[in-house]
Amino acid sequence: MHESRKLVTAAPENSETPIDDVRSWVTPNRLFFVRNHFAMPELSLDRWRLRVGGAVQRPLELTFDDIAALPERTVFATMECAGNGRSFLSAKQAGVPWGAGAVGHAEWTGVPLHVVLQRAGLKPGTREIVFEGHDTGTEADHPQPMNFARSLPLDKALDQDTLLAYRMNGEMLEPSHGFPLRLLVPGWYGVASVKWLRGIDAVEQQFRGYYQTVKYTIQRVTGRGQETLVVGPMAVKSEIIRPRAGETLGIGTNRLFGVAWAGPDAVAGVAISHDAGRSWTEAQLIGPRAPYSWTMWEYLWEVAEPGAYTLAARATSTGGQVQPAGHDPANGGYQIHFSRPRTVRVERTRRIIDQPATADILQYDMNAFAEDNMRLPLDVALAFESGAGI
Ligand SMILES: Nc1nc2c(c(=O)[nH]1)N[C@H]1C(S)=C(S)[C@@H](COP(=O)(O)O)O[C@H]1N2
Ligand SMILES: [Mo]
Repeated sequence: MHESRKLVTAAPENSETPIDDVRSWVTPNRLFFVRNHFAMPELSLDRWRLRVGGAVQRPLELTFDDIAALPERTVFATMECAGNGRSFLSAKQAGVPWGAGAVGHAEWTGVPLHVVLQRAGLKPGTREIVFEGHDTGTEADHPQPMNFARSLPLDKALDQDTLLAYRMNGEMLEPSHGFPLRLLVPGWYGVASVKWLRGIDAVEQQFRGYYQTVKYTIQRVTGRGQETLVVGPMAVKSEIIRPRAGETLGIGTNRLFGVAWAGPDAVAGVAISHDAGRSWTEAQLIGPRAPYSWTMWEYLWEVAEPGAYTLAARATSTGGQVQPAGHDPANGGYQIHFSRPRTVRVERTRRIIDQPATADILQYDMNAFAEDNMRLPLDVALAFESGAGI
């Protein structure tokens, strides 16, 4: 049982959600992964201002109180770093060597971005919206100091669910998650959700910032030749949480448990294989199923013979995307969403310890479920957890 994030690098902090211990639909803030490119800025609420400018009719400078007075909206969304799972790639890739835990699911509250953009009044030629964070630093191939910055295409910026978020799971944002205000782009890889917002600019040209031309890009060969794509929507993916890699199971019924997510879509299904991908059986989805949100799943696996087994989970989105069996080399060190096999041993001597989910937990409506989960410690968050072992 982890009580904290798993540190990958200390300065700046890059740390994972302890995903082996995830039992709840909502990831508690203190366990939610952190991805920082530069040292974390320390901001005081009194002095903090949000500048809104560029191709707008009325440039704005907003205090936190100004923002808090605007209409608020709440969205549940999974956030995954585009480099999540990088350490599992057989061809080594540069970047933070993430395991499986650069992902979490939270309830985000803030002002829809379009409300602020409407106040400022976008000029008709606006093509993208650029977001700049307070954090500054350098990269090996970019020795001049720069602020972390990213842009969004206008349609995604104006989406009612794209938020200037100040609360996470009902609490004020923590410094590491972007206090006092961050962008939240539901369904997109985390890099789009700029933390510690300082400025927002409407621009009439394509923004060519470092974090969308040099990093966080995918090279694709298409009919039009080589194309550089900026990572955007998260791809469909599942993660086996239980059993852990190398775990020993018993003859009889073993409960497999995990999560799956599908970017802007909801998860339509998760299939499980225990024979290295030759045959697949549908898992049971547990709890809420919603766009942007991960869904928990379980699968009661009946095993008759001892031996080594290779398990895999394969998620499908409501939009018809299916998790692939292998990593697309064109993605490089990003968008790593293939079904990662997991080998376990089954022994005759182990006792059967698993029980299925109770019907009650499946009946929860999404908000009640989330609220219950947020008030419970992680290890008791799902009442049906048998308490046996993990
Ligand atoms: N200002 C700023 N915003 C940022 C980053 C950053 O380094 N600086 N990292 C991005 C990346 S790559 C990810 S995956 C998410 C992670 O958000 P979290 O640290 O709250 O989990 O923040 C994004 N926003
Ligand atoms: Mo990221």
